Amino acid sequence: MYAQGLNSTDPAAVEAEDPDRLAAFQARIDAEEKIEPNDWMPAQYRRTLVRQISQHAHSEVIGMQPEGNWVTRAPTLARKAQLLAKIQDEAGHGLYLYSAAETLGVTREALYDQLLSGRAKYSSIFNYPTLNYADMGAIGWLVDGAAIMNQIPLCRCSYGPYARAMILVCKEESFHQRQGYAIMVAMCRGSAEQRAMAQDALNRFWQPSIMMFGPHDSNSTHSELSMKWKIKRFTNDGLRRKFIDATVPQAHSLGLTIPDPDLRFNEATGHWEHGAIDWDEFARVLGGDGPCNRQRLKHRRAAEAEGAWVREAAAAYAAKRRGANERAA
Ligand code: BYC
Repeated sequence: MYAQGLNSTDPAAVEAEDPDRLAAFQARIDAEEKIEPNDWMPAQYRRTLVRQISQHAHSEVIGMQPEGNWVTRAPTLARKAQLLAKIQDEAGHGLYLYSAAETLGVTREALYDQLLSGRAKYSSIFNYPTLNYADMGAIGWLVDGAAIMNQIPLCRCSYGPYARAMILVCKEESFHQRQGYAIMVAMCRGSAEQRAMAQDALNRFWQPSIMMFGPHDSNSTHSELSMKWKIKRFTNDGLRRKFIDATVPQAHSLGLTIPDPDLRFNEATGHWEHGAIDWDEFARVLGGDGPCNRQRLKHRRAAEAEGAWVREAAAAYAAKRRGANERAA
């Protein structure tokens, strides 16, 4: 069952596949052809996609919670409407991505089960609390900014359904990023207290945002195969660098300070170089021991239980309609 392949990179298993089919498959990838659901694909390719797409879907779904925390406390009606729209987009991205995963032969229920049982990963970033309204700005600016950097290349992913889903997702993420940056601009042009809130949000979200890109390339288990198969187009460090290069000048134009004393511009390479990342913290968060991991899963499980009657009613209604249609036929 594909859903069991939470950990997918096993080069020996790839080698064991039929070499002729594998070579033909690689040739299609190298020729930039899209792989579609009914095409032959190596089992590892399928498992890697199920893992990545489902983690991505779970991230969108869990990612609604930090922002949901501020819907009732948004400062104006317009801000509330924007926040609600963004959160609804994220629910839509989750559903879209679960559908893309289903094309690989895994059921949505199996994926939910992995999330609710705590076996599946979702992005580390959503295990941090949102303490003040400026965090809505920082999340849109930094988290959605990081998401766009990561997801634009996924529009060229070799697997057709994932690549096509990413086109709509990226358009909406761009609006989310602008919404967040606009909040930061408003706060940085506001009172001293608002500027301090914006700086505080940046201080707390900077490191978790640059961790979103995953471990350094030398520690990334899946990158090599994912790059070969053009699931990923850039490495984790490559995307992290692009994000930092784009974001540092934005922070400066806001009048904010990136909370990294070792950050410096390298004249020779033309890139910003960041200081050490706290990988122990990253490991703790991935291991379930981040500031909000338990709260996020508890909330998700409660929402699942509270929504059970809706799913049952929908299934009963669909069965009744099916019965009526069959009798009429
Ligand atoms: N958090 O070999 P690596 C959003 C895991 S949603 C947690 O480099 P890979 C948004 C990784 O899964 C943002 N786990 O892996 C939503 C692997 O573990 P397993 C989510 C992480 O897959 C709402 C292990 O570490 N975006 O944008 O080649 C509001 C080794 O890593 C993280 C996506 O999911 C992490 N940060 O590369 C606002 C995009 N990093 O599976 C915004 C699609 C690594 O072996 N995903 N791990 O147990 C990807 O592009 C890739 O999966 C990653 C990781 C770059 C994240």
